[in-house]
Amino acid sequence: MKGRIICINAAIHKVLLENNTIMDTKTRGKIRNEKIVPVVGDIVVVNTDTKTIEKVETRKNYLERPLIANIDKLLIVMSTSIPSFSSYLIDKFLIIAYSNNIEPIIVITKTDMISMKEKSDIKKYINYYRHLGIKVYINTSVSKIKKEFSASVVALCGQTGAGKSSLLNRIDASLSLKTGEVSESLGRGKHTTRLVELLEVNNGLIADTPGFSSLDINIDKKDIKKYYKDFNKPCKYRTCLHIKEDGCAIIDLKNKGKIPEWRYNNYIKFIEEANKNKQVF
Ligand SMILES: Nc1nc2c(ncn2[C@@H]2O[C@H](COP(=O)(O)OP(=O)(O)OP(=O)(O)O)[C@@H](O)[C@H]2O)c(=O)[nH]1
Ligand SMILES: [Mg+2]
Ligand SMILES: [Zn+2]
Repeated sequence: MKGRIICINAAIHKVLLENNTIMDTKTRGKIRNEKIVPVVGDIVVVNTDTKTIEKVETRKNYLERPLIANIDKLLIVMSTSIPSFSSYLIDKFLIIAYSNNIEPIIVITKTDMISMKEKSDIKKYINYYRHLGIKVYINTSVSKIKKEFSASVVALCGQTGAGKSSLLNRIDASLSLKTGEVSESLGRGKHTTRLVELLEVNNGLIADTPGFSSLDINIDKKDIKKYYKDFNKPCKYRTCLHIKEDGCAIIDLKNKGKIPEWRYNNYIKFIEEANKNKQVF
């Protein structure tokens, strides 16, 4: 019988079967020999007599952080304070989402913790992301966010302490997910959520995930602009990386203020990171 892996804890693979029951299964040697390591989100064929996973179906997408497959939407949870707001991380997650054919959605948390001045600074980023056609919600917009879950498989991602589990509890109090103390979750690198787990919310499946403190992308530098939608425009040279003035249309847009400085600077950082990765391999 077919099903979807909703949680993996050591050798136990919890599968939501198509008859709507949940079964604890194990992987079979054959799958291990084929070097397929099942992850949460995988569609699998289960032998319900032996309670083993016989087959892992081809994935439509696969993320390493959070470790999950076959998702429709990636909810980028970004705090405004503790941990501080980072357009660099949002831009990185947007690249990860687009390069895997996943719709990104941004959710901003902890707006109650910042001043009016800080709010208006963050509003500039929000406006630009909306201008790019990306949905941005504040975590208090519970009903709007809940609607996004309907008939979808969604994964939350973001730094530890950003408020991912709190957001899910806000949306469905019966989930009663464990949340961390801000002072504990930062500094000492304490992660409150330890496993990726798909939960049923509003007729969809949503994955609470452990946060992280750093995040790498493994992407060729010439491909970054493909997933940086506002940079994917004709330039003087087809292969232009938009890093040297010399008639570059993107640098021109940045100089004219059409592309914000911060967005451009994040792009340059990604190019530099890609250069470093090249030296390693
Ligand atoms: N003031 C304020 N605190 C919040 C908000 N959202 C979450 N928090 C607090 O932030 C802390 C961390 O929240 P969690 O939901 O555990 O964060 P997480 O993203 O799940 O963290 P990990 O599981 O470690 O990845 C908790 O103390 C929450 O109460 C918010 O909107 N406002
Ligand atoms: Mg959590
Ligand atoms: Zn250019």
